[in-house]
Amino acid sequence: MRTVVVFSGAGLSAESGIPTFRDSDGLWENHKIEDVASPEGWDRDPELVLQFYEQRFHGIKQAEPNIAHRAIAKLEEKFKVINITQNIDDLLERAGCTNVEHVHGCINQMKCERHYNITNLDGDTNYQCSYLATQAKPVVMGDSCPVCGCQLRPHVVWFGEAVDLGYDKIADLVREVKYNDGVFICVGTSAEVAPASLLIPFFSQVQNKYIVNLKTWPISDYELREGPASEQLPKLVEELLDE
Ligand code: BV8
Repeated sequence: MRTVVVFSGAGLSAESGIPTFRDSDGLWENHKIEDVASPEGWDRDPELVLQFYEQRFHGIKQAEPNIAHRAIAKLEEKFKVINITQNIDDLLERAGCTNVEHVHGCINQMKCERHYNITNLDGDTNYQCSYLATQAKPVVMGDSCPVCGCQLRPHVVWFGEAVDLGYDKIADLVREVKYNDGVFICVGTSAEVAPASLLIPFFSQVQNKYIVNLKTWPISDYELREGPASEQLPKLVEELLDE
C-alpha cells in the first residue's frame, strides 16, 4: 500500500474557525509569544498562560473538522496515511484520521509543570514528574499534579522546549514514501518554526510532493496548489484516489 505523509499547520484548521498564528488576525497579534507560549512566560505569569490555553481549549471544542480534514481522512480508503501535525487541535482525529502525530502537543492533554520530558534551552533537567493525562476540561490555576502536587499545565511544546521529532523515524518515513511511490503533502503552514519546518527539506527527495497554501512560495520542485485547503485538498485527494 502506498504511503501518504501529510504535514500540517494552523492553515488546515483555519476554515474551522481556529485562528492561525501569523496571519493578520492570528493568535500572535493579540499575545506575545514569550508571554503565553514559553517557559519564561509560564514562570512569570502562569495564570495568563492558562487563560490563553483555556480560550483555545473552548475554541477547539466548539470547532468542527472541515472538508480538508475529512479529505485527509478519505485518503485512508486507498493509502497508508500518516499525519504529522503542528496543530494542537484534535480535528484530524475527529474527522476520522487514525494516525496523527502531534509534534507540538495536544490541547486534550495536560501534564505536571515539572514533567520529565521538559528540557529547556539550558538543558535544566531538574524535572522528575511523569504525570500526563487526557483532559476533559481546561487546566486552571490550582489544578495540582496528583503525583507531586505541582501545578498542572497543557501538554503543548512551548518555544524553547524540545520537540521530539524523532529524526530516525522521519528518515525511515522519507525512505518509505520515496520507495513505495508515496506522496508528501504540506498543508497550511508558514514553515517558520524549527525543527518541524525541517520536514519540508527532508521530504524534498520524494517524487510526489505538494504544498497547499493560501499563498505559496517557490520551494525546490514541490508542486504548488495555491488556495484554501478546503478547496485544494479535496481536489488533490480525488486525483490521488483516482490514480
Ligand atoms: C526548540 C505549540 C530547542 C504551542 C508551537 C531563530 C531562528 C530559527 C529558530 C529559532 C530562532 N530562535 C528560536 C528558534 C527556535 C524556535 C523557532 O523556530 N522560532 C521561530 C519563531 C523563529 N523553535 C522552538 O523553540 C522549538 N523548540 O527549538 O527547542 C531545544 C533543544 C533541546 C532542548 C531544549 C530546547 C519549539 C517550537 C514549538 C513552539 N510551539 N505550537 C501552541 O500551539 O500554543 S509553534 C506554532 O507556530 C505552531 O504549532 C506551528 O508549529 C508554528 C507555525 O505555525 P503554523 O502552523 O505554520 O501557522 P502560521 O500562522 O505560522 O501559518 C499559517 C499558514 O497557513 C500560513 O502559511 C497561511 O498562508 C496558511 N493558511 C492560512 N489559512 C489557510 C492557509 N492555508 C490553506 N488554507 C487556508 N484556509
